[in-house]
Amino acid sequence: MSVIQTPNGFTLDNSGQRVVVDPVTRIEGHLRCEVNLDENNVIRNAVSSGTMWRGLEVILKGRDPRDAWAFCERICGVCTGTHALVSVRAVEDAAGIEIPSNANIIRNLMQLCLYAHDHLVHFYHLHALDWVDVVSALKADPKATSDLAQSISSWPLSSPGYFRDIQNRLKAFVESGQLGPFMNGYWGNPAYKLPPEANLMAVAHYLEALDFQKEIVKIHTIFGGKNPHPNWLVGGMPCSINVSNTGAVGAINMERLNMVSRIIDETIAFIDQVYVPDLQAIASFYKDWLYGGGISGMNVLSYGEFPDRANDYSANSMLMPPGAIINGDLSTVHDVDVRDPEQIQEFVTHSWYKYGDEMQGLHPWQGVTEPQFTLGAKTVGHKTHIEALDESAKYSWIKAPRWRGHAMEVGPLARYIIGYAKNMPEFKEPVDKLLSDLGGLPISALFSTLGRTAARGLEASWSAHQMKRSYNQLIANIKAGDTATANMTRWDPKMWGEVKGVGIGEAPRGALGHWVVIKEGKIDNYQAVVPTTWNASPRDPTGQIGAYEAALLNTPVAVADQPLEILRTLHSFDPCLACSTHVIAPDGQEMARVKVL
Ligand code: NFE
Ligand code: MG
Repeated sequence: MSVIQTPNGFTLDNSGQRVVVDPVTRIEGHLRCEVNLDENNVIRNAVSSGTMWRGLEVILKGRDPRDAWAFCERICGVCTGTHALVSVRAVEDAAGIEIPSNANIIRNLMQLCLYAHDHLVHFYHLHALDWVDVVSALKADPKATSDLAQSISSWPLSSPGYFRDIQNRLKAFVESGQLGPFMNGYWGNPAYKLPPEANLMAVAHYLEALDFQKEIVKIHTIFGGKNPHPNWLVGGMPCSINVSNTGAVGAINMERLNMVSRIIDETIAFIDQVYVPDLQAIASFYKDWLYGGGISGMNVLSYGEFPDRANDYSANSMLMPPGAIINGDLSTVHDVDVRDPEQIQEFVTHSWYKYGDEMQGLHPWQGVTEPQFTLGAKTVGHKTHIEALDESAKYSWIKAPRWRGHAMEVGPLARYIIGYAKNMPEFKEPVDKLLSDLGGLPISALFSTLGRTAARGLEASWSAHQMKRSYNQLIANIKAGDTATANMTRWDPKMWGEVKGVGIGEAPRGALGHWVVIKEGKIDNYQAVVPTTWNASPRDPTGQIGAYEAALLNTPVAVADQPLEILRTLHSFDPCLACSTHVIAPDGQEMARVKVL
């Protein structure tokens, strides 16, 4: 190949120098990314590869469907609980099981709690250092930092002394030569634009968020026993409500519920007074860095999440709307039907799997997961050594999912674009306000790396406030005497027959579906198509590139062997390769390698 036009509208040129980033760090799982730069260091071709396979779909075959959630949940510890949630939904759909109202509310609370936690950790700990130069913070004036912090928020930790202390801790780190969590950054890279004071403020909040995030997950431990991997149940939730006996062990009592309420209030405060103001402050220095849109301005997909009524997964029950937008036409939001074999298909032409006919896509109920690793690899000594991937062959453990044949972007930005296109005020108004606060940016500015990051921040705030609403619903039910959390009337699979089901939802990173086929009480087929499968998708048989690959194109890189801009855009999706590649090459793991070929 040299210059290729993809059917989804991108021009690829792989003739320039190839830069390999493997593994991409500050993500979950194992992602390799290769790009070709032109003579001006602009990305002209991008290849995204999942380099690990875990085979959960294969492990599930033949098991009791009521246990599936516990296996699926181990797909990932980051979006913890979300695979269990859609798994129990899939089995309940297959078996015709209805859950009580309290179970639906508690599930919503668990999932909202995950959004708030996951988004907060992503912004500060996985993404901020793409924009924040930690070493520059040493040059900040603590008094000016305090003035800056107080000008954007009423958050109390903002005195000059507080920022001086943080700066001194940071200085001690740097002088000892042990940067700890701040090791291996591209400090001093010219693509960093924040003044020292904004950098110091962000470093302070990085540390505060690291401390605070452990509080949010206590909500999971109260309703699900632990975090990560809280407990779930086909037919409801496994926690019993016992408000009369406050001493009951493991029960949801008033003391625990008060703790949930307090943590929700603290989460709202942290997100609204720290996360969102920081996001806005940082974005204001990067307004002209509008790269990374990829297919977000064209094709986005959401399955919808947070059913307001138990057992109603239709569009009008979902607080977060489902839909698909094609070719950037925001005036039409298409209905999505995940049972329709014409709508959802996975292809493996460029993935390390075997199908009967590799040009055909398979709907997940007919899905096949049979690994076939066929790398044109070079053997050096006892090691398999990869110089560069061949994107015209199979090159990833991630399948290529398509909606009606289109490559789609999923995630917070997709959800906000769909909410915006549907004119829902709770999504439209915060977006319009943010664009206007940033100096009147057009809506198209949203279709970018920063737009993705901004949508996630707005969604974190939305989630925290929704938690309060869900909590109040739970309390109202309990006060009315309804304490049921599970329906065990159809627990026995002998009652089910030969059935199939689908569980859908929106994980923090986007549209998530589990499809199950059950025969004689055992799992006959299980397929998970997860958010990162969509976003990190490799090419399909028509040559359409996936969302990561598209988003990286045409971005200038300031320093070729410091892939800061690549990290910015990849991180804006919050990649989770553990989820998407659900065997590592024998030489497996090098700790952070950047290679310029
Ligand atoms: Ni492992 Fe996951 C989320 C799911 S991602 S993080 O969010 O499902 O693809
Ligand atoms: Mg899968």
